[in-house]
Amino acid sequence: MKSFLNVQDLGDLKQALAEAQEIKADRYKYDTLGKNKTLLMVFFNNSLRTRLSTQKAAMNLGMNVIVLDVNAGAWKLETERGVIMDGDKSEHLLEAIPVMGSYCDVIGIRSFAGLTDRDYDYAETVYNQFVQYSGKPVFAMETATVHPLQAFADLITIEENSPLPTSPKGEGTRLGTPSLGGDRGGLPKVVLTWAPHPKSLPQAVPNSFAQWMLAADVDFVITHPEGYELDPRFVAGAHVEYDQRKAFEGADFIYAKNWSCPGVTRPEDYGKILHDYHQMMHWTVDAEHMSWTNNAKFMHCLPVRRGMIVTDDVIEAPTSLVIPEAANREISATVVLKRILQG
Ligand code: AN0
Ligand code: CP
Repeated sequence: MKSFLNVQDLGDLKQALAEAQEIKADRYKYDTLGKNKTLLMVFFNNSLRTRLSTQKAAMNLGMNVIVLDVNAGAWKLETERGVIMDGDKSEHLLEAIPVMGSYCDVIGIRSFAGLTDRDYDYAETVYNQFVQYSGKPVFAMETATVHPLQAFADLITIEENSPLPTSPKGEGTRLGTPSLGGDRGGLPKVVLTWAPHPKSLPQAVPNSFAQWMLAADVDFVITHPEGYELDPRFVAGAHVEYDQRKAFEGADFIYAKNWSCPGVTRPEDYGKILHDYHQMMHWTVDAEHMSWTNNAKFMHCLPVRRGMIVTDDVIEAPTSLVIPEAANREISATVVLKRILQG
């Protein structure tokens, strides 16, 4: 594997989930695979989980790790071509990337969305420059539009916590995932719900979550206020239900996340918050919302703002999976790095 951005990069999902369970049973099984190989993690934004879990994953594989926080201690980087660099940016990304590539064997990028220029973000301009100019395999640690390490960890978590028995291996459909629905004859219902937030957030997490859920054997529903429609390249074919209560009915998993306007119908609204959040607090996931479900498990990628996205009682309940979900980030990252090291 030379690049990890989309669910397709992992190939057979059933195989990837089996590898995740193999790593979970013995996370040091491949502890010599990365000997004398160096992972460089480049962060253009803050991170707690991605930083720690990806570093731990590299250590599980015996790799060396170096970390660069672009906004803390490095030269400020220009990312646009064709500019006269007479401002505060001392170095261009197009020199910095091959230099970074010369010190390592694998590069993880957190490039994040700028949320001002939709075309620039959705072209994955920064990530693709790393692919093109580093000469090294590159993987996404949340780029402008996707967060595949999160979505892979989410799928692992859903498989492990599905209330329904899994079907015999090999009976999966679509990308070949094991059927999570099994004997009930149905599929677990997974609901991605928008929830309020005071700041503009990227669409990377919901984009990837939708892409991965559509590739897995689950009954997937998205609910959000009008105007927050996600990009069809990630959600084509998904069932969108604007009535949050209807969407929650019968759900086995509630996956909450805020995202700003994706600008699908009105590009000029890209990255905006469309309504004052005080008016949207009825979207916050509380105990009443959870009572509409089939005793659903609660999920969120974290970091989460309590009282905005979810109430204390819901996130602290035994049905909350936020901690095991975050713990599975080590597993998803170990599988992805292992695949990259194996070529
Ligand atoms: C980020 C986001 O919404 O994409 C990171 C989530 C993994 N969240 C914040 O910036 C709060
Ligand atoms: N979920 C996640 O990626 O968290 P961080 O932003 O802390 O890495």
